[in-house]
Amino acid sequence: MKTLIKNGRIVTAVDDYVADIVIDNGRIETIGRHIAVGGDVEVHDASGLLVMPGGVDVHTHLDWAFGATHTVDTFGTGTKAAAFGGTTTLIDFCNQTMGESPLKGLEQWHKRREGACVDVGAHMIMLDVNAGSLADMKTLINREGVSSFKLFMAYPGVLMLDDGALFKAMRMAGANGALTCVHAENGPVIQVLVQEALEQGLTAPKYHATTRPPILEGEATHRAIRLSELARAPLYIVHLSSGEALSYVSEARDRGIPVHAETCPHYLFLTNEEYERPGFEGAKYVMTPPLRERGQAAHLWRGLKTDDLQVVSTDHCPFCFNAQPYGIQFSKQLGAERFSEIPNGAPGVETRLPLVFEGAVLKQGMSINRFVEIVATAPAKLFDLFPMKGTIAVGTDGDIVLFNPDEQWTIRAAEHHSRMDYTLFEGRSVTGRVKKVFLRGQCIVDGATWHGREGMGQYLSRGESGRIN
Ligand code: DUC
Ligand code: ZN
Ligand code: ZN
Repeated sequence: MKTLIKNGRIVTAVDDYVADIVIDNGRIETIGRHIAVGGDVEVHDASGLLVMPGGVDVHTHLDWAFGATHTVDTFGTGTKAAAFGGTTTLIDFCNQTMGESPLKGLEQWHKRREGACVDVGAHMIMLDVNAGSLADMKTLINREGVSSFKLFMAYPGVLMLDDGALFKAMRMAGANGALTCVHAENGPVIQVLVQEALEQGLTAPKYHATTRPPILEGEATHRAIRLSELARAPLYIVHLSSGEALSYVSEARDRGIPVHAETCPHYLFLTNEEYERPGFEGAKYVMTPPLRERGQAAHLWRGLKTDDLQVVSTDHCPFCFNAQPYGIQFSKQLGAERFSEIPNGAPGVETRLPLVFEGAVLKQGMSINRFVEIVATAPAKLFDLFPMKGTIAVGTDGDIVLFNPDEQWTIRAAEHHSRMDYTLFEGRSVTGRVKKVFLRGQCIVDGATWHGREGMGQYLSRGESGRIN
């Protein structure tokens, strides 16, 4: 059966016009005015709505073991939540285990992702860099379609690589057409600050933020950039949260170095005042890097306007506030006695598009084209999903969102589709709402109604990554 989306305002990173779209066999077959389709066709009227490419979120952690903790969303629940939020493509993180091949980590990830409701690709987190795993990186790139790697400069003893290992992995990625994604915070110095805080009896969630100051994000960002230059490896700084870190990215880009960066909605819309919430409530906002001082977000908006920041992704890394019903390892309550035990991560996959639309277009005066670019087109280009994902064009996947730019609504965790028991944005009124979502031509979200199914998401095997132009 064909799908016909009529009378919508089609907006991509470069286009803005009213037309009809016909999707056949999952791909966009025709775009034109007043198209008449005979036979078996499902018609959707998009009058008054924006018709935009499905969102591309290149930073999620679904069904992920993180130290002694585990994220609560399965691929089924996390991707359903993504779909309701207008996101039809994810790149999720899988990881190598110490002493094992990263290929084994990918194999296990493939089993977990079988329940995905939207299309998913994988980044590989490298934990154990040695001759064997460096060779496996080539196999991942050339045979398995994994062309991006995440390297941690934080969490010594758990995820962190030392500078030598970081450099070796960057060099291997760069030489083989892969993009190096870096979590840039100085882990060893953070460890000192955390230890000292605990010794002074400072155990509340707010000390998560004071022990991870922006200077340590800036220092690590600068170090990652310089090491990537030496390694001749394109770089992507994940979850950038501060003006200082951004200044190093801007400086490198001005010199023509292939450095890219993303930020996340929580850094654009929230501040460290959230840690002052009563009781243990501040734990809901414990993610890394932490929320920053009021005033930092202005730097991030500036970066998004000037293209020093190219992407807004979610870092959806969901841990429930309560221990029940899923268990303590899925819960913030692990850190009830000490902030250092609170699992680091927060949800966001279902609210990215409306929040960023309102913030970027309605409040910051950015164009709708730029909005589409930062939530769909640029990430698709950087991670080699474009043009099948991230735009609307003849021959590409029929991943489409119908979006009402005028509808005002209120964010409520109770109405979400994730397993999460809270949202960072509870009670926030936003303008702009996802109305319908199509995955390869199939309407999977229609208002509050779900037509998708677990297992319909496909694996996205990717080629050379790290080029945007
Ligand atoms: N970094 C992430 O990207 N996600 C969760 C935790 C972290 O430190
Ligand atoms: Zn990280
Ligand atoms: Zn993350």
